[in-house]
Amino acid sequence: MKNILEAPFMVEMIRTATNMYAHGWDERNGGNISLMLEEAAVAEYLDLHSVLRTIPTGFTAPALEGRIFLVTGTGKYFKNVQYAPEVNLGIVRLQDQGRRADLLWGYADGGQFTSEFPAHMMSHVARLQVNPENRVVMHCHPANLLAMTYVHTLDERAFTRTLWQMCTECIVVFPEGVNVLPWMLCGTNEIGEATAEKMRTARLVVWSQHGIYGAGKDLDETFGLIETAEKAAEIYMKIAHLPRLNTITDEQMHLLEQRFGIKAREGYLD
Ligand code: 2HA
Ligand code: ZN
Repeated sequence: MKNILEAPFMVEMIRTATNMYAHGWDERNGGNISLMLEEAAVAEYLDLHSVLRTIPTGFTAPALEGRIFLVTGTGKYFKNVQYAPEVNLGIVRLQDQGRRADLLWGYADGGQFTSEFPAHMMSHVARLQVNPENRVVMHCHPANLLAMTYVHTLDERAFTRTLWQMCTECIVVFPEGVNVLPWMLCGTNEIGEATAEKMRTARLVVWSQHGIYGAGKDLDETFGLIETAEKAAEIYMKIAHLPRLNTITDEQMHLLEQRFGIKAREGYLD
């Protein structure tokens, strides 16, 4: 067996968590990541029949039966992931219609997956239906997106249009826009179901007064989505209280659609 700490998926996960912390998106134990792994890739590093322990999930997700995920641990700090991956991360395989997770590696101090596991797994189900290549769900607390949910309408079209207007490339990076949930109690199946429903039409879902969820085919794409939306929100928070003399017009956004071969969400541009 090869050393799992040298597996490309593990190296990338550790680098991503470290980078998210460095961006200030994951204070204390804030944020969580789940990365779906290919069985053949994991089998190079772990005996898939060797189950360390079994953890009940509290939900069902039949579409994910047998799927393997690398997931950040509950209560764990992104800051520490690089120093003790086997304590702060775990690899689980969903069994029994998703009702239980067999621990294959990690959570070495007796811990378990993030409290937002329902929102992650339900979002994976939703995104895989839209794009079978989806592998990542990522949650964090970027300050400017959060700030925006205090002072901007939560109407999804208006919220999206504001972000698109803040940097030229936003509409190119997330042409489907961002969906927005009102404040809800986190860590529950309810917020998981609501997030997954929103994930059917966009890879970014804002949790008002809490943070954001992103989904994508790899860690880079998902990080980049959140990074771009957060940059736009930062510009908004710098200018929201100032008279706006210029903006990116809908006409210009139509030019971007043509230039980059993308299509903005139906009805979001005039
Ligand atoms: O504690 O971010 O939403 C991790 C979280 C919960
Ligand atoms: Zn959170």
